[in-house]
Formats: sequence, structure tokens, C-alpha cells
Amino acid sequence: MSEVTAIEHLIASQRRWSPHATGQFTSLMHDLILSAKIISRNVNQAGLVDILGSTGSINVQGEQVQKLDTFANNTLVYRMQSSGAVCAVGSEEMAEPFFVPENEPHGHYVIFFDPLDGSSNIDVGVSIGTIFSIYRRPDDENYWELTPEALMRPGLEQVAAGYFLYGSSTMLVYSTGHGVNGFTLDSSIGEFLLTHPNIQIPRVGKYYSANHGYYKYWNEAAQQAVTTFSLPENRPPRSLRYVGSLVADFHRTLLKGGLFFYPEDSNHPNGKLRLMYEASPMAFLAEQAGGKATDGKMRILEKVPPSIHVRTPLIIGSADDVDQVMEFYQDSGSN
Ligand code: AHM
Ligand code: MG
Repeated sequence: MSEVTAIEHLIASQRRWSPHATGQFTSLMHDLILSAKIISRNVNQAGLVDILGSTGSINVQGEQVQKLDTFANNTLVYRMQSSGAVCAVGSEEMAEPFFVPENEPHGHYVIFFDPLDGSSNIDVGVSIGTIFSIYRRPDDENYWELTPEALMRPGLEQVAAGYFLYGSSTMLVYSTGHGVNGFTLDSSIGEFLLTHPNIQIPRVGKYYSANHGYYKYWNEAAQQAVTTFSLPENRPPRSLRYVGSLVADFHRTLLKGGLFFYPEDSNHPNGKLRLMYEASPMAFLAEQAGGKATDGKMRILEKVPPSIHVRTPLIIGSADDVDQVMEFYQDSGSN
């Protein structure tokens, strides 16, 4: 196994791609990694310490807030705010982005995150994760004129995106726009080591991943698309895998190929997943690994968010599998 740490790998890649880097992004990644190690430790201790269960409050999405959600959010906000590398932080758990005050050290990055994705799985020991999306502060904005609206940029402008997976092992998978690399936490030394260099998503996969329980709420294109995976005419069916944690479902899709599918439905007319801190970062990774991501009408990375918590349908994974689904959307006129 490689003994290259995530930060060593980042520094080597900056020498190649950004020789004038100031160290601010490295500092941001260092603090992000530290936050994830702290969250990972608490996730692993869930059940031993009083961190399972709900806080009793409801978040801006109208969902139950779990204690670990709050812990993960507080950890990330505190570390990002004190990193000196960011000027604004947006989170699934906060109604509005947070701007680092003028009298505190700040930098030119903006970070959005879902602190603990898949939180309904926390209490049942299933993999969960942290998703992040990083932008550079818009050049034309003076710091004190920076508004929440100025932060609403299309995913194409991300400078980095990725996730931490708290699963059978803790992993970091991310991209700075030069391919996708995966690192596994070696808890004996407390470092993420490079274990999955230059990840490429297979062109076709043997799995598809969707909440089949919502079939009757889907439109015809979505129903037909999924039927070609579960009941194909001329070949064996694909295997269904659905964890219900985007990080876990996407991670499998990235490594093994296949399709992750969360369309709009009659209960979620705009889909369920959030564009800025779920769909866009995963789309950045999928494309960097040779895959595709669309909402059924347009490329996810070209969508300009009207607001931080906007939702989107998501069809993501192996390029040929996404294309196959898109044929049904085009034929049905849903496109
Ligand atoms: P969360 O951010 O509140 O945890 O919700 C997002 C999760 C995703 O991880 C997962 O893909 C999806 O919701 C599962 O939704 P459903 O239970 O409707 O299948
Ligand atoms: Mg989430």
C-alpha cells in the first residue's frame, strides 16, 4: 500500500498544476480532513457515548435533526471558520450561508457541505458521509459586498469537491479538477493514505441504485428507464443496490460502475437531493472520473442554483448507463 498521505499528494499535485499556490487551499484541506477525523471518531463511538438519536428539533429542510448532524455541522463550521482560508460557509443544517467576520482571518474560498449525509441511517449502523464543494470567491465581489446570491455559482466553477465516507473504513474521495483520488484513513497513524489513485468509473456497470419503493410516484420516463435495468428484454437484469445514503450509493457507483437514480416524483416535484452540496459535488467527481450526471434535462454542472437549498433530480454514474436513461427522457418529451 502507498504511504502517501492526502496532504503530501495534494502538495505534489499543486507543484504540477498550480505552481503559484499560496498554501491557502492546502490549509483548508488540512482543516477539513481534521474535521472529518473528529466526526469519524464520534460516528465510530455512536452507541457508546450519548450521541445517537434526535435532538428533538427540525432543520431548514423540515427534517429531524440528529445529534450527530449537529455535532458534525458544529465541527465543520468551527474548523472552516478558524482555518483562515474561507470567507463563507454554507451547510445543509444552516438556513443561510455564514460569512466569516471582518476581524477574523479569512481567505478566498467558499465551502458548502452536507455535514452528515444519510443521517436517517445513523442509528442503524449503516454507512454515512460528509459531502463538500469548494469555490473561489467571485473575483468581482469585494469582500464586504459579498452576498448570499453572489455565492450561487454553477457546479462547473467548483475548484474542488468530494466526500468522506464513514463506512467499513473511513475514506476521502475528492478531485481538484485533475482526476479523482481516494484515500483511506489509517487510524493507527491518523492519516489518510492514497489507496485509490486516478479512479475511473466503468462505462457500464452491473448495478443500478434507486428507491424502487417510489415507483408509483415516478413519471413514465423514470419508470421505463428503471424497467430497462430491472426487466431488460435481451440480457440478464442488473442487480439493485440501494443504501439510502448518497455517499455510500455514489461511492459504489464510482468504483463499480452503474447508475444512481433519484428522479422527481409526485411527492418531490424537484427531486429530493440538494444541488449545491449533494448533486453538484458528486457530478464533479463523476465527470472527472469519466462518468456523467444530469437532471434528465440538463447537465448538473451547468445548473445555476437560485438558492442554497434548492433540490434537483439526479441521474448519475457510468456514461453509457446515464445515456441509456436519457433516451427515455428524450423519447417521452420529459426533456
Ligand atoms: P439527508 O441529507 O437528510 O441525509 O438526505 C439525503 C439522503 C441521501 O443520502 C439519500 O440518497 C436519500 O436521502 C435517500 O432518500 P430516500 O429515503 O427518499 O430514498
Ligand atoms: Mg444529505
